[in-house]
Amino acid sequence: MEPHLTDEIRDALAQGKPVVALESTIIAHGMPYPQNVDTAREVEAIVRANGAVPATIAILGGVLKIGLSAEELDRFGREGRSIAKVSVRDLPFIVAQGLDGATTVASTMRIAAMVGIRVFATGGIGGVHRGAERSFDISADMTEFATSDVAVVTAGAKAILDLALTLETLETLGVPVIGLATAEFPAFYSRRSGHAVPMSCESPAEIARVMHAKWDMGLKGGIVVANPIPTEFEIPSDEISPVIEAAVKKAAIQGISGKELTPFLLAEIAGVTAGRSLAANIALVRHNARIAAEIAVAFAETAA
Ligand code: PSU
Ligand code: MN
Repeated sequence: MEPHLTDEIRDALAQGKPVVALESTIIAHGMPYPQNVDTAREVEAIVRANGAVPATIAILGGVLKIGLSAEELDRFGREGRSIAKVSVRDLPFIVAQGLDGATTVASTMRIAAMVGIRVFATGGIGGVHRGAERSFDISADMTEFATSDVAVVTAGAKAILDLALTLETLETLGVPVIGLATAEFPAFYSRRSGHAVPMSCESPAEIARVMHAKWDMGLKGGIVVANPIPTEFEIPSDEISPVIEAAVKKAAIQGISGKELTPFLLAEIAGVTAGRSLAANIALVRHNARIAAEIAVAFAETAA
């Protein structure tokens, strides 16, 4: 199954121009309609304004789509949670059955890598869940970072995860985790988590050099670019922590597990914090899109 690209994205890739991949689980499962579609459109505009071509990735009728039309994006946002959340293990089934699918970080990375897109902007990555020593719940996003050569700009990871174990796992998998102008791994809503990043860069150009260095020496896999939420939208961890604790407890009591767990926790947190977490989420995705475009531009300029 060859991915279907728009002419604009195909031409940009052929000419070595900067392209930024965008995921679709955040549209279908991460935000309510119509904010999801508005944000997806704005994020594409931000990527363009910063000199790169946006490539929103989703599965429509069993076709791996790279670049959606305005109508496709709108339908995707309207149908929202009724669209399957598709990680890498789900790809063959969704394609064979001709279904629609919202791609996670893992499956978006895989599809981007199929066509040579090297930069991807998301909100937060999946990781090692709390209690994973019993549940074995480790997101396929982790192992994908060992496989696909894509740099992913993320506001860190939500504290619904065990951030220490998430960082340990990325180390084991050989994945650079780079703080952008920060020494701490950010916790999505909060700029700080108390966990140090193993390395920091001060600019998108410096990150582009790490990407070239990694792939030029033949090392496989991705790079986590940890970009903290802008200060004015931050929700301090003493405010968000009790909400997260309650959501994790509720999931355990209700026996929520597997691919349902992350969407359950995200919906719980969104419900309790009302508009504030949504505003924070939108702000950090916009910020990540700008940084990703700047990295893609720097990466293309310095290509061998
Ligand atoms: N974390 C967030 N927001 C999200 C997700 C994770 O803060 O929208 C989504 C991403 O698409 C991510 C997926 O790839 O959830 C991870 O799901 P799981 O934990 O089931 O692997
Ligand atoms: Mn999981």
